[in-house]
Amino acid sequence: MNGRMLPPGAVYLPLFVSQKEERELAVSLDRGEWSSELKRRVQHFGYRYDYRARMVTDDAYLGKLPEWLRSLSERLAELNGHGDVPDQVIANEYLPGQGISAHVDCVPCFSEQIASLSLLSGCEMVFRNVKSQENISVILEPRSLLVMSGAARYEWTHEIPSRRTDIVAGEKRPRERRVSLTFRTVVRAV
Ligand SMILES: O=C(O)CCC(=O)C(=O)O
Repeated sequence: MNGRMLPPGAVYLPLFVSQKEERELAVSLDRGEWSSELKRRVQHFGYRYDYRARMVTDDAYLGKLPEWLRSLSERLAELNGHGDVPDQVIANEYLPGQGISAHVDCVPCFSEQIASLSLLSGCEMVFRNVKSQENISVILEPRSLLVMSGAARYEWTHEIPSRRTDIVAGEKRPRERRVSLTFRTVVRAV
């Protein structure tokens, strides 16, 4: 786990998917339609998340997760003591230089466990405690899964700094195209 600590409530699982699964997931995503509504491209599955309103509205249902996401969603449910089967997935594409700003995932929209699968490239993720401002950096390697619940989900923001290079074990590592899949369970449509 990079020899680094994580905020309480976060779990890092290296090599959660195989190289073959990683390739197949990337192919399935690239067959879909990437949206350019944000600086980075995204695809939404299950429910559309409204970034401006910061909510999942009642007309946001897009349909069941596609088959190729459902088996992963079921695997994640097995990790999840709450029994939720994730029904909402956002794919984010980060080209070198792109990131995501510090945020806590919408609390009323999604249940406690949020899981993010990294594909194709790694990156640094920075967690910051909302009260103390303590921060913790973690390198997310390709094919790893990061699960956030408890304090990591509610009391720490997470962000991916917008940069082209990360420092990994003291060495500069250029980023490549990274795609992540973030799995959530919708609590209620408001
Ligand atoms: O790319 C990631 O691993 C994190 C994505 C994320 O934080 C989000 O979609 O809210």
